[in-house]
Parts: sequence; C-alpha cells; structure tokens
Amino acid sequence: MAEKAKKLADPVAASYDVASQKMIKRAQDLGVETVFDRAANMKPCSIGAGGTCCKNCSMGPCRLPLPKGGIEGKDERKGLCGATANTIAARNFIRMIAGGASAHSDHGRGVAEVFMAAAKKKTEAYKIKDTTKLLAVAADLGIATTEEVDGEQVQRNIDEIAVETAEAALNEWGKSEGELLYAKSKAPAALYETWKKNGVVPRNIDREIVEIMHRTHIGVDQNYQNLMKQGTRAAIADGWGGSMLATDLQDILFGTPYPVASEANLGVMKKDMVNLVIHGHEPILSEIIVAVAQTQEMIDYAKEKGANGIQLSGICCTGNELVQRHGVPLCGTFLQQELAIITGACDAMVVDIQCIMQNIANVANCFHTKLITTHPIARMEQDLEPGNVSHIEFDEHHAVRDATRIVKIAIDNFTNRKAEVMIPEEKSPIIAGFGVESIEYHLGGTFRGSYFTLNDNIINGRIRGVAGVVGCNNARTRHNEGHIEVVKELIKNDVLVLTTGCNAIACAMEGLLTPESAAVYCGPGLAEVCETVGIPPVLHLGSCVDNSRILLAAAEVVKAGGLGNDIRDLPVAGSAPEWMSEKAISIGHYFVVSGVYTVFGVTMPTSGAPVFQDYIFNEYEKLYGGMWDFEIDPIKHAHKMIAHIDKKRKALGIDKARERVLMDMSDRQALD
Ligand code: SF4
Ligand code: MSK
Repeated sequence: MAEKAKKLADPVAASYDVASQKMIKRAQDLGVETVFDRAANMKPCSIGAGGTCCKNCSMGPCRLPLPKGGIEGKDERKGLCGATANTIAARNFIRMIAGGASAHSDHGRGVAEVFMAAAKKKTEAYKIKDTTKLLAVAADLGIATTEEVDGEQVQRNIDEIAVETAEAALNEWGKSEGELLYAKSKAPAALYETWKKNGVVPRNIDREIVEIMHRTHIGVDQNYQNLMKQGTRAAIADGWGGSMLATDLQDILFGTPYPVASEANLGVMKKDMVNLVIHGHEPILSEIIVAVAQTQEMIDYAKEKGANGIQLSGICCTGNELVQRHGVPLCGTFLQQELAIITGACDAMVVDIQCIMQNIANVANCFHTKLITTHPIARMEQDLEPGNVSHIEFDEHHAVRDATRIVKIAIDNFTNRKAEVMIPEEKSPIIAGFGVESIEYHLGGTFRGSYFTLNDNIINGRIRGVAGVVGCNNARTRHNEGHIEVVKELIKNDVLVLTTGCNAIACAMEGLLTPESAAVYCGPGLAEVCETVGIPPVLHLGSCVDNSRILLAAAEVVKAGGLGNDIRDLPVAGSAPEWMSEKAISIGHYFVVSGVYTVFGVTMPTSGAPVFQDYIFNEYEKLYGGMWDFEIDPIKHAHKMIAHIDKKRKALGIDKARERVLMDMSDRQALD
C-alpha cells in the first residue's frame, strides 16, 4: 500500500511572525521537514496531555482518560497498582518539576564550578568581573566580607572572599545539613515563614530533586498533597537556589546586565558575513566565543575568506544571555532554530544544553551548516555519523582554544554555501539588559527604599501592576501569537511586563522592547511612566535561569514598602502563554509558591485529574498566596491576570487611586 502523503503546515497558521512564515514555506519548497510539519502530522495524546498516563512501572503504561462529560460522583479510575488519577497526575507533575529544576540547577552547578576555577585563578579565560555583586552574594551566602583591623572594619581580601563564596555556593547542591541559604537571606521574611510553616524549606538542591524520583517510584508516595509538598521544595530549590545562583555567579563572572541596544529576528543574519549562531542556555562557552569573534585576527581571517566580518546571533537563552551582556542580536526563539539554518546563510550553529531540537542535525545536513555540539551531557547521535554534525567538547580550562576552533570552523565554511541564501528582512530594534539593579537605577529613588518610585507609581495607579511573562514556544499553538497578544493586552491595561526566555525574544521581534512602543501600545498611565523614565513597557530580564531576577525584583518591591509585607500581597501575576518545557513547570511552581498567581496557556498536565487540579488551582492560594490557572485564549488569559492584580489592589486599598488616573481632562476639570 502506498505510504500516506505527509501533510504540510500552513505557514501563516503556524507562525505569527512573517520571517518565520517565509522560512517555513522555503523549507517546504526545498523538501526540508520542520517541527511545524511534524506537528501537522502527529497529534498529541490527550491522556498524557491531561497528566493521567503513568509509565512508572512496566505493568503500564496505565492510561486513565477523563470520561466524556467529566467525573460524576467518585472518581473510580485507577492504574493496575491502584494509583488514582490524582496520584498519577501529581507524580507526573512533580517529575516535570524535577526535570526542570535539575536542568536549571545543573546549569547553575556548571557555572559555580567555573566560578571556583576563576576564584582560584586556575583558568585564564574567566575572571571575577563584578566585585560589587560578589560582595553582595558573599554576604547572602554567609561569608564575612569585612574583618577588623586596628579596631576598624575593613574589606577582606577579595580573592579569599571569592574562593569562600565559590565553596559556599557549591555546597548548596549537596550539603548534609541545614537549609537553602537564599531561602532566608533573599526571600521576604514573611515568605520564608510561610515556607517554614508548610514544611517546604529546601534542604539542598540535589536532595529535593532526588527525593522526587524516589517518592514517585511505584508504591511510595500516593497522596497528591504530600507529593506536591515535595514538588514545592524542589521548585523553591530551583527558583531561589539553582537558578538564582546561576544568575548571580554569571553576573559576577560576566558582568551584571545594564540596558543595551540590539536587534531581533532572523533578519539579523547577514548575507555577506560569516553567520555563527549560538543556541542553548549556558553562557560559559558563548562568552568566550564573543570575545574570540571580535579579535582582529578572526575578523581578518573572515575577510581572507571573502566575508565582510563575523555576525554572531543567538537563539533561545544563550541568545538571551548574550544580548543582555553584549548586545549580540537575537536570531530567534525556540521554534526558529531550524529556520535559521533554512536561510542557507548559517555557516555554523554551536549548541550547548537545553531546548536544542535533534532535528537541527537533519536540517544542517540539507545545507552547508556545520552543527557543533559542545557539552559532554548534550550530544546527538548524528555527531558520530558522517555529515555536518560534529562534537567539540568544550573545556573551560582551554576555553579560548576551543572557542577559536569553533569560530574558525564557521569562517572556513563561509565559502561552502550551496543553497541560495534567503535571509528574511524582518528584524526589530530592541533595548535589552534589564535586571534588578538596572530597574532600581531607572525606576528607583533614594527616598524610603530603592524601588520607591516604582512602588509610588503602582500606588498612584499609573502602573496597575507588574506581570512576569515568560516561557517557551509550543508547536501545538501558533508561534508567538499567544506571547504577543497576552503582553500587548497587559501593557494596554497599564501592567508593566517583566519578561525572560522565549517570551522576551517574541516581544523583541514584535518591537515591544523599545521605549517608543509605549506610546503605541500602552495605557496612559504606563505610557507616561515609560516616557518619563525612558524605559520600554516590556523589560527584558534575561534567560530562563534569570526568572530568579523576577523573584528578586518582587522582593525589592516588598522591601521598598507601601504594598504589603510579602510577594503574595503585591498586584502582580505570572504567565507562560506558550510553555512546553519541564523547566516552565518548575518556574511556574516556584512563582506560585512564592505568592504569585500564575496562568499557563496551550495545555495543562493536570486537566485529567480534576481534584488534584483544583488543589493547586484553588487550595494553594490558602497555603502560599499564589495559585495556578490555565487559559488558552490570550485576551482572557491577560484579563485573568488583570483581575487578580485588581483584587490585590483592592486588598491594599489602592484601587481608588487607579480610578483617578483613568480620569480625562474634563473629569479633572469637573472635580476642580
Ligand atoms: Fe500503572 Fe501503577 Fe505501574 Fe503507574 S505505577 S504504570 S499506575 S501499575
Ligand atoms: S529557551 S525553556 S524554549 S523559554 Fe530558555 Fe525558550 Fe522555554 Fe527553552
């Protein structure tokens, strides 16, 4: 029988972004398959998507579909061992937290190891760059930064502080006693007390992840509330531990981001230059690639090969790390990694860890693109086969040598372009590089605390609230549409948006990361603030691990005063409109248990177990102040967040202030 013809995705229905539509069409014309076409041909399993498929032992998979019309009376569904739908969904959910927390935290551990090498001066390539941040982080990890000399407190030797900080940081992954240090030193006191009361303060990062795997083994924890307790510990260990340490130590090593101009979308690639695209999550290698690619030696070498220079660009969170610190342009989001190669202009793509689709190897083999895997834990079967995929194991002790080799491979490949180059012209200017420190600089003040001006604008209602909108793309929904519509609706309603990950890239591509966009898209209050202080209404805070910056910004708002005692009191909300990765579930959960109402789009892996879902959607508010929610429609999604923000404004007694801001001139005159 003839094989059934494969369907092709409709490019316009598949992506909101015109550049991506062009490249999807081009791929189809060239017969190169992409994720968009695979999504058109393979349907997801609705039982797994709802969270009630268990394969934790070989008597399964046990699949528990939700009966049509929902559950009437008692839910009698069980796996072979008797595990209920709630147990199965909760086990799956916290295994996702374990996957996400381990990815962020192992990334953090890798950074901590390089930080240790730098502190001990065992590597030439990495040095302590931000000593101010080092001193702050050292103090938060309990390291003395001053000592008494002749009766006076003076700063201790910075090299000694660095080594002790590195030791204390690495200890956070596996210490035998005590609790996660940042839980107490960085979270608001009231939040720490909530965690204490609920018995969820993490002991160390690794242990909480391991314990999830133990508890979810067949026949261990079979109480969804108790399972979630462990999921909560691991999520806190991620957000306030592994991710936060990754961010802090990266800032110390590579510099704390400050606003920087750049561009975003596939149009940043250049036909007449060597295009080296960097993709993944860890900045350890990419920082050195940036330095090497800027050397005169490499630029001259590229010119010898007929190119006009070297154009670096980034995909996913390595891209976010590089734009934040160096202004290296963003090439695209998660769903554009294949499309960057389809331009025919990608001379090399270098990848490290996380969110790297294995199919980019197949796409690279259809073009001249050299695909280089670099991390020992993230190889591809194709890097052993003949073709364009190879593995260069990156070693931080020989960082410059390895980075030079990679840059040279890209340059040498410039002359091998075989397909016609077709780079879409679409790209947008952006301002990136925000963080806790730069928000303080732009929106801060010295009166009553560093975030006072931001708080003041929230209290007077010009800024209705603050939203953290983050997360991935998901090929089960139109690329970038949810991201952009949710964010536009929020800023239209005067909600300041803090963004990271692929949401940040989507907003960048849409032109929302410019101060000028405020006049076009924002409500009058937010537009006025953005115009006065010169910031975009959507602030790019970095990569996935940098969601920790959103937590810390919220903690700073609490500290500045006037908006309650804890994050749960603030008019804030979280969102991941197009999430897909386990990391997003871990992020969502640490937002929730830090007191933030958090809405996810596309699909929710709890929908097959209504009792369990109700527990984390509703009961959790009583335990932690934050709770989960789910909404596919982007406008309704944004309005659920706005309704929560308004609920918090009312509880704070600042809802009236906001009504005044919405008055127009004639209202004001009538008042006078
Ligand atoms: Fe089925 Fe229980 Fe085994 Fe899961 S653990 S696959 S529910 S028998
Ligand atoms: S890269 S985890 S697709 S945000 Fe951090 Fe984007 Fe999600 Fe990866």
